[in-house]
Amino acid sequence: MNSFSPGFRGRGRQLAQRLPPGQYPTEQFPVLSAGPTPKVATETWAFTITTELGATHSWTWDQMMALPQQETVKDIHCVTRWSKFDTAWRGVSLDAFFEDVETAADHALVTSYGGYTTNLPLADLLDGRSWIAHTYDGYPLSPEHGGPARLLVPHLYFWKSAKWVREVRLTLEDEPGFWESVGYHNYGDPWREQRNWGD
Ligand SMILES: Nc1nc2c(c(=O)[nH]1)N[C@H]1C(S)=C(S)[C@@H](COP(=O)(O)O)O[C@H]1N2
Ligand SMILES: [Mo]
Repeated sequence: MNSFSPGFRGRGRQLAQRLPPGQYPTEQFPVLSAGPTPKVATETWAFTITTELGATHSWTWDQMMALPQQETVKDIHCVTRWSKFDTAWRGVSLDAFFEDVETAADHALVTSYGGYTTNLPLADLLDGRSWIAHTYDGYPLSPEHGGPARLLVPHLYFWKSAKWVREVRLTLEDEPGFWESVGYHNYGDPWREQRNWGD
């Protein structure tokens, strides 16, 4: 018998290596929202970083669009087990927003228009690992996927990628967000299958 499975030859094999444990690939782009889609107009949109001392750094839509724009193509992994390869985004690296931010905090609590929250280490937002994304596949990000702009943190499970992102609040103590406080894993690394508290 052939010891190589035909399904794992060539491109199939490459894609299999990009699939974290317990995930299946999909060509769809499912919508997962814990509540209704908030209406967020770019005219009134603002993104704010608040430090642990209460200092705020805010950007209007036009100010955000005047920052250096990046294209990025990433695989995304939802804790409900779908993964989507090669999603194409355009947006602004969090590194650009953090350029003039002075902080001693290690933790970030991200909040959205509509009230969703999620927490992650500040380090995971930096060094080219996260974006405020406003364009998907060449088109303005649709409201159900978080438009006009969402956080994109593709190396963590997709619940960390807050849609309709509004604020990053820096904190000295870690504060669990919406899903983290009801049993989802605090960090959420798909490669270590950190789905739930205790994984
Ligand atoms: N504001 C907000 N952001 C959110 C969510 C949400 O309910 N509200 N759901 C999260 C979850 S669980 C996932 S899997 C992804 C889904 O993004 P999508 O609907 O674009 O696929 O958004 C994340 N960001
Ligand atoms: Mo999710």
